[in-house]
Amino acid sequence: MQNLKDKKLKIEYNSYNLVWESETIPLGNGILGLSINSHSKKDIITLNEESLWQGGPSDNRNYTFGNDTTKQGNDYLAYLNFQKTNQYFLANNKEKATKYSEKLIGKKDFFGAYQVLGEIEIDYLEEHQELAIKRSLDIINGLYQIERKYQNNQITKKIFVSNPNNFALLKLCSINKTNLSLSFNFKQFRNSIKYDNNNLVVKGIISDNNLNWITCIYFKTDGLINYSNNKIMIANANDVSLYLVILTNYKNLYPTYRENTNLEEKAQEIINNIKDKTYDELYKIHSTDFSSLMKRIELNIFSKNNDTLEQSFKKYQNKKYNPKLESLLFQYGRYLLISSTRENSKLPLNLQGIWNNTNTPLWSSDYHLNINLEMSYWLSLKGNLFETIKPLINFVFDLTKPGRETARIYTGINKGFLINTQANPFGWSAPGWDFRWGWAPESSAFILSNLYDYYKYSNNYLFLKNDLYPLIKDLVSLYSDLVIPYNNFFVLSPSYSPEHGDITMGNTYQNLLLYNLFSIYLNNFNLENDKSNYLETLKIKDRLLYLEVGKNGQLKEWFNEDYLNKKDLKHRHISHLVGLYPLDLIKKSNYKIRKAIFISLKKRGLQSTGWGLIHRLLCYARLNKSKICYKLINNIIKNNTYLNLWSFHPPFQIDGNLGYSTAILELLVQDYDNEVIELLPALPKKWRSGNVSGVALLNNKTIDIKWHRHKVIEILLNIKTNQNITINTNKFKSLKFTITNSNNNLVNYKIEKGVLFIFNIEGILKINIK
Ligand code: FUC
Repeated sequence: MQNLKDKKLKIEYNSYNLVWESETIPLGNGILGLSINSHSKKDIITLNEESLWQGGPSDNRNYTFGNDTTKQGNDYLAYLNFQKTNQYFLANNKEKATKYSEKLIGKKDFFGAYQVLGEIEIDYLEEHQELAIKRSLDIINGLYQIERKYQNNQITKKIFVSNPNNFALLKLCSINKTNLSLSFNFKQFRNSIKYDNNNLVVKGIISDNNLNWITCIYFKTDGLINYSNNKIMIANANDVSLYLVILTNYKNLYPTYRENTNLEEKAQEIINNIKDKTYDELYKIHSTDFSSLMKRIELNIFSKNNDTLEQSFKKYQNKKYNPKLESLLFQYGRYLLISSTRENSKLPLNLQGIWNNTNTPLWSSDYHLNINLEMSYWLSLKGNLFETIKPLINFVFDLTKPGRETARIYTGINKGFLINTQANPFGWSAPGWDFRWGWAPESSAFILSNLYDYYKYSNNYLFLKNDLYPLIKDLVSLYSDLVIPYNNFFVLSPSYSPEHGDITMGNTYQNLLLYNLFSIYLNNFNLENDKSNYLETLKIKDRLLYLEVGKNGQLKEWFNEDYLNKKDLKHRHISHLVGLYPLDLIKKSNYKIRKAIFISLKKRGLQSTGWGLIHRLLCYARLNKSKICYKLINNIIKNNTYLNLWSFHPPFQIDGNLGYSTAILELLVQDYDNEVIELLPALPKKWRSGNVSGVALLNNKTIDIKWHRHKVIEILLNIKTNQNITINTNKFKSLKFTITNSNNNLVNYKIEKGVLFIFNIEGILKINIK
C-alpha cells in the first residue's frame, strides 16, 4: 500500500486571511492554542490556553457547582420538587408535573466562560508594498508557513506548537541579510509586563476567579532588539525567533481546581531547557511527535483533480464535488483533534477545541454532554488516537465527585453521579438554568459510553476493572433506585428529549442510554464479587429497552407519540436514534427498527447545523445508504464549512469537524454488529478507487483496505491480541484470494453464508484478492 511518509499534506492559500471565525489558521499542542490571521504587512496571533476560564470557585464566593442548595426544613428544595414532579406524573397530572419539573434547574452564577489570553500583533516594517503572500499549513507535521514577497525581499515565517516541550516557536527570516525590521505589540489585559535580557514576562489574573496566568517569550535574534511602550522592536535582523510559553495555575481537581505552583519558575524552566537548541532541533522533536500520530491513518481516494484548496472550495459551492477536498477534510479533522487534545492536556477539548477570540463565546465554549462532547471524542477511537481521549477520561472521573452532590441534592440519593447538559472546568454538574435544555440526568450514562468504547477498542482490561467498572456499577445503582414503572417499561422521570422536549416520563434517548449502561454492567458481571443483585438488575435492564414504531412508520422519540410531531420535524437533534449510532444496539437483522429509523431520518431532512448533519451522516452510514451519505457530505462542505475548513453550527464548533472524520471512517468500514467486519458499507460512488490504512477496529486491531472500482482487492489486519476474525465478503472483488500471516504462511479459513472466518489469530493478516 502507498506510504504517506514521503508525501506532504498541505493546505495552501494565496491570500490574506482577515476574518478570524472563517479564515484563521489554528495550531495547538492540546494545551496552548494559536490562531493566526495575516493582513498586509501584519500578522495577528490570537493566544489561548485550554484552562483560561472565568467562573468556578473563588475565595470570596459560595460556588456550589451550579447546584441549587436552597433548603426547606432538612431537605433540599430541589429534591422536594423532584419528588412532587413524579407524584404528579404518576397521578396523571401533567400540568402540575410540568410546573414542578421547571423548578429543577441550576444556578447560573459562576458558570463562567472560556477566555482569550490576548493577541500578539507583528508588524512588518518594510518600506515597500507587499507583492504577494503564500500561506501553507502542513497538517502532517503541524507546521504553518507564511511567505511575504516584497520588491527586493522575501520574509518567511514558520510557526509550530510543540507538545513535548510545551511551547510555541515562531521563526522569521528574510532572504536579504540584516534587512528585517519588525515590531511585536502585546495586546493583553495584564497585571504586569517586564522585559529583561531578551525575556518578556507578562502576568495576569482572571479577575472573576483569581486564576493566574503567565506568558513568557524569549527572543532570539541576530539583529537589534529594543523594548519600549509594551512593544518589542527588532531592526537589522536576518533572523528572529520567539519561544512562547503560557501557563496557568489551573488543576483539574475538585473542589478548588487550583495548583500551588510558581508559574514564573516553571515557565523559565521550560525556556531554559529549549533556548539553546536550534530551530531544526526543536522542530524535529515537534514534527516527530506530531507526525507519528497523523501518519497512523492514511486515506487516498483516487482523483485527477489538481486544484488548489481555494479553487476546489469555490467550485464545490457550484456542485463540482471533489474527493480530494473530501479526504483532506478528513485528515484536517484528525489534525484538529491532535492539536486540541493530548494525553497531557489538563482538560478535554471544548466546543471550539482550544481556539477562541472572544471572552463571551457562544455557550461559553463549554463542554456540552447531550451530544457535542461525545461526538468530538468518537474520533479518538476509530481514528486510532487513543491517547487523545485521556483528558476526557480524567475530566469525567473528576466530575463524578461534584456529580455525586448533584445526585444527592436533586434526587435525594447519595450514589453514583449526575451530570447534566453542560459542564465547565470547575465541576459544574448541576442542571442548566432552564429545565427545557438544562435537565439531562442521562448525560452520565452517555459520556460513560465513550469511556467504555475506549475499553472495547483498546482492550485495556485494568482500566475497565480498576477504574471504569466501579463507576458504572455505582451509576447503575443510582439509576436502579431512580427508575419508576411506566406502562410496561421503566423510565427516569422527568425527562426531556435533548432541546426538543417535551417534558415527559422517559423518552427513547434516555431509555436507550440507560439500557446500554445496564447492559455493559451485566456483560461484565464477572468482575463482581457480590452477585446477588444480578436478576433484579436484569429485570430493570430488559424493561428499559424502548424502541417503538409510530403511526407514520417512524421510530418514536417519546412514549406518547403516535404520529410525527408536525412542529419540529427538522429539529437538529436526532437523539432518539442513538441506538443506531453511537450505541451499537440496532443490529443488521433488526429490519423493523432500521426501517423506522430510516423514515425518521428522512423526515428530519438533509439540512441542519454542522454536528446535526454529522449525526445524520453516521446513521445513514450504518443504514448503508451511500447515496444519501454523499449528499450529506456535499451539504456539509457547501453549507457548514468555512474556508479554513472549520465546521460551523454557526458559530465554529469543532464537533462537526471531528465527527466528520469519524463518519468518513464509518463509510469505509464497520464492525458494530458482533464484530463482523463490513468493508466499504457506504462507499460513495464517486470514491471509485482508493485505500485507507490504520483504522482502529474493536478488540485492539487495525485495518488497511485497498479498493478498485468499488471492490476490495487487498486487506491487511494488524491484530494485537489473539482472537477470531469474521469478515463479510460481499465487497470482495472475487472469491479468489489468499490469506497469509506475519510469517508469510498461508492461513486456514472457512466461508459460510458470505462470511469469512479465521480462528485464533494474532499479528499481521493479509488478504489478497484477485
Ligand atoms: C447543543 C445544541 C446546540 C449547540 C450546543 C452547543 O445544545 O443543541 O445546537 O450545538 O449544544
